[in-house]
Amino acid sequence: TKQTEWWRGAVIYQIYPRSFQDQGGDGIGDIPGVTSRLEHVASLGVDAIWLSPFFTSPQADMGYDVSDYCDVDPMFGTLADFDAMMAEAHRLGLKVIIDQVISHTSDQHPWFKESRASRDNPKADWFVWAEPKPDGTAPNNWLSVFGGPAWEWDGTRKQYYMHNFLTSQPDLNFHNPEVQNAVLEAARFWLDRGVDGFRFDTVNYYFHDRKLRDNPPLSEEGVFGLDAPDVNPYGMQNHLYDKTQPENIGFLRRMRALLDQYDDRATVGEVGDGARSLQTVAAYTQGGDKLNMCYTFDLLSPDFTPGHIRRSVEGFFRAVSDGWVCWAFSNHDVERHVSRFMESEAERESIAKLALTLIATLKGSVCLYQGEELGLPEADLAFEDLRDPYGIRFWPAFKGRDGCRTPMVWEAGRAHGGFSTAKPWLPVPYEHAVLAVDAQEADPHSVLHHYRAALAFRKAHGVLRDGSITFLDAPEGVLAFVRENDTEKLLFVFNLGREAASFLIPPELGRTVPVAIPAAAVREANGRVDLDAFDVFCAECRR
Ligand code: TEU
Repeated sequence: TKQTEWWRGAVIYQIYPRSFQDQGGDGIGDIPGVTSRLEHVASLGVDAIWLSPFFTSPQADMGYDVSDYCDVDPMFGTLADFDAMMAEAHRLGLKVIIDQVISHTSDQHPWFKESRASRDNPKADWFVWAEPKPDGTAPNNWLSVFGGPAWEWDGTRKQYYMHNFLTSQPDLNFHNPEVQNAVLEAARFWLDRGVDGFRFDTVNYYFHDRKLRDNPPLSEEGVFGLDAPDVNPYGMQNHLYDKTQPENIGFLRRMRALLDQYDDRATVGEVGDGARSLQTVAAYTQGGDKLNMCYTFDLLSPDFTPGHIRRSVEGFFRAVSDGWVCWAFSNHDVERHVSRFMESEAERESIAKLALTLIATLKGSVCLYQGEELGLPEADLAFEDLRDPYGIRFWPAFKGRDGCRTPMVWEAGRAHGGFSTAKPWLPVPYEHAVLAVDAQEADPHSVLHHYRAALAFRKAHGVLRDGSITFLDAPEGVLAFVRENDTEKLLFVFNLGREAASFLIPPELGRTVPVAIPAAAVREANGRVDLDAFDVFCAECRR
């Protein structure tokens, strides 16, 4: 079978179907809605879409709790709607990546219903069941990401089952080969339907330590925010045993072998493994026989400084020599990046443009999140509006993930930004409505037009897809690097700071010729580049 590595250096656009476009008029986005808006996505110049879960689900975790891996939730449409969506995407030249949430199921999945019915049914061992300690308490100290112990008591089996997230998201037991076979068959179902790849949710959570050893505690020092011991003690453990076990390598090889039966199918795995993330990514992507790419959390942080970006990118390619990364500033789990990075509204548009130019020129693939092409800020929601159980539990220490999940805004003059004719499941803030797609189409200086221009720039320079990256020392606030392949060598300089800055082009780079780059004024003379706050400069190094 043919493998073209189309994913290497690709730009992927993440669609959160609940919040993209509602066609059905129930206030919740759906697959026909996605189809109707794909021309907008294609117009950005991206290579692929990643669709967050649309599978049958009680929606306790907004679809990341699946009760049937091989069907579409009626709320989102039908399999026929999915096929039509995929046909339209392919007509527009977009690849389609879908989420696979196989580390856990919903507690409403028939597999779990059967498993919990008794200790000796055929699926008794499909989930992680364990005896209580002699005093009746949980088998060990493992914690759930979403708060509380990772163990829930089941009165019928008189045993605990494990859940890394909600109690209604029981963890599948990957040590059981039947479980592996079953999730591989579900993946095959979608491959046969023609999807171009998968995004594997929580890919390092598939296996747990069979001995159920306690996680060692971390020191409380430096643990703050959501991880503070009085908020959610999850961050107080070194998660050595509840995830990232060595057996996963074998499973990822099985998954790749399945995909290799088809042309050109790509995989990206979500790896959140704290300080060990790079080691895990290396193990999962090295050698080309497991995952194609990993998605790390490095650039999802509030740190938008040259030091952090340089450390993240250099750290990645040092640790992961022949693996590949997919960078993202935003997704459906974190505060929107303009809000993380800006100090005031006045900076929002400049930061939206600068961040995109930066991520589009880094080495790696890129994942964009719906709405960032409009420079949308995080929505400020009231407690009453919240739908995310994670936020409801930890409010106000953590406001949850709804602020980045509010609906897309398409038409400034229509109710709910044109997202739906009904009251949307999360409100559309007024300050979003005025940033709608149609308003930005009409403004040549909009963030939206910048996205098209910067992504076209990336397409026009092959070196941005396949070139090496070398960082240069630069003054405070400035990030500088060179991208190079056999045919092209480009210098990029970004001022991430709020003060004007100068950068001296190192003489070793030889003769440089400024290159026009979207949203930047050329300000270079005699090897000295002057940059305003949030300015960018690009030059070609002639050989
Ligand atoms: O997220 C995995 C994950 O590690 C999250 O706990 C993440 O760190 C957190 O949401 C950040 O605030 C994936 C999905 O992306 C997320 O939406 C799901 O809730 C989670 O898995 C469980 O399936």
